[in-house]
Amino acid sequence: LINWSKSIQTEYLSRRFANFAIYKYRILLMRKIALITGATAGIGRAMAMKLADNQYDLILTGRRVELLTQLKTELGIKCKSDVHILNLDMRDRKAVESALENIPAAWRNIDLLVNNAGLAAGLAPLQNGDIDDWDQMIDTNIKGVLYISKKVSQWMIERKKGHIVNLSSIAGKETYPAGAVYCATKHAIEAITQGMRIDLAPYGIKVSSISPGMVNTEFSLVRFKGDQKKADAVYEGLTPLSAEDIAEALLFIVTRPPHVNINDIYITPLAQAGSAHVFRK
Ligand code: NDP
Ligand code: 8X3
Repeated sequence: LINWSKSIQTEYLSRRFANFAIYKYRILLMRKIALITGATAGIGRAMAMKLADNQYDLILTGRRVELLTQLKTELGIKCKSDVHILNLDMRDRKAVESALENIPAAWRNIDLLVNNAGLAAGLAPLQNGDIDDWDQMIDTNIKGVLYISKKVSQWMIERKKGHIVNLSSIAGKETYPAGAVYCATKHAIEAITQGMRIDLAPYGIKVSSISPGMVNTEFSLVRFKGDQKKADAVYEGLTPLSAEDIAEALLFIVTRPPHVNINDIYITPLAQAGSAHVFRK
């Protein structure tokens, strides 16, 4: 029993030592930690690559674990970036809470939280809307953001530093036909971003948003439930934004001097002057 208890103590101490060593190593190399939700595809994936190239170690979330594992390997080889994977569904409050509670100590000092995971499910007038689609959008785009932000902002408050960047949208500024619920979720993100900024500014924590128009990712394929033809039609006759364009916007936001807070970057393709003003060739 004594030996067994000693071996547990040794393991505990060596884990604490390893965490401490990683913590000191990050300070020495001035590396930062970013948590990006929804990093398996599109904007989140591009942001992960961009931050890895700019001295960040990354906590990456998503439901498709094989894509997260691939990305971890790729970033480790190309950028020598350390990656911690959280394989979870943002709608699952218990899973989000437990993933954060169990995160190794060396990963707790999160400098940047990017609330990116989100989706549009369907495109239908309200009277014909699918209530399961509504639940999925509301639970992911609003509640998921709140679940993760609560805990991470508490950690940022303890350190009196940090930055939260939320993915809003042109859909958070305007409402378009058949998009009432998706647009409502992004209007909610506008309010949550403003509310967070008011609540967190006294602790020296920055809060920003990025509000893109059309970005060519898996977004439309997901919205139209795998119908590639419908998804392609969204971007026909124009040059949409790329995920890389949005990652560039993020890099600009997080590299401003300490006294500067970028509240929002509202960015559309040249051909999209508004939801109802899209110019196609
Ligand atoms: P993609 O579909 O390419 O990527 C969405 C990401 O979110 C994936 O990594 C996906 O991971 C993750 N995700 C979706 N649902 C969940 C969930 N329940 N739990 C965990 N992760 C989830 O879309 P985009 O990259 O385009 O979208 C990213 C964000 O940008 C969204 O918030 C979207 O609303 C916003 N946006 C997109 C625009 C566009 O035109 N593309 C324009 C404006 C804003 P996985 O499936 O593996 O779980
Ligand atoms: C995604 C932009 O206009 O396709 O948020 O809904 S839009």
